[in-house]
Amino acid sequence: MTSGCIFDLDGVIVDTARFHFQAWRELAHKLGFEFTEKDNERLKGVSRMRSLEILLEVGGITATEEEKQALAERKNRRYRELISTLTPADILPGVMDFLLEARSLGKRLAIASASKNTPLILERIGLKDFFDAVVDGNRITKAKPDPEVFLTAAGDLGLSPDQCIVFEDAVAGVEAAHRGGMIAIGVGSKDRLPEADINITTFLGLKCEDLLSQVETILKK
Ligand code: B16
Ligand code: MG
Repeated sequence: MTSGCIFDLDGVIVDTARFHFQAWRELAHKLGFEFTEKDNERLKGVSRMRSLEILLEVGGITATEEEKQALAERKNRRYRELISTLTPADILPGVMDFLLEARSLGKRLAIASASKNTPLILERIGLKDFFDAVVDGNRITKAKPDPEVFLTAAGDLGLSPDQCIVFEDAVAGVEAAHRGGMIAIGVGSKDRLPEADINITTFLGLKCEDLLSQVETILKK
């Protein structure tokens, strides 16, 4: 039976992708090239350094390790300025009701995010003390699709992987959940996240109880 729900943060609980995009795009402009929304899709769920490498690849730019550090720091300063404008109203539609229903059903709830800015984001959206466990990019050493972040979250909840389900909006995150032995709920269409066990496009109107019974059906197969 599912006892724990583990949520990715960016793209699942709150839409920070637009701020990542803005900060990366400004950096690209400073370096003299254009960075499109399509390019930005490649950065979802990917670590900050790897994101920078993809961006430099798009611009055909090579940089030393030192230069990369400085560029990543510059982007992050701008990104933190942008996310400091977040408020609880930025929690994605239906998410709060879903979380509260899950909690009322006795489920344990965790955040598992690649973002080192997780503490600031949770604070801004008023969920700093809400979750039973928070595992973020400051604590893990291996990025998704490695399952480390989800396995650590399950461990913190005191649950085994097969007692947990993962909510993810990135392809790498769905793969990480599966590699960790967990059911993956893809937050996005089947086209975008074909490997997810169940796809949802919004939390709006989604009953946790109904979703969990779909999960039970999959587990019985
Ligand atoms: P930061 P998630 C990920 O968060 C984002 O999807 C990804 O675009 C970002 O590069 C990564 O966090 C690192 O973020 O620069 O804030 O440490 O989707 O795993 O919650
Ligand atoms: Mg995400």
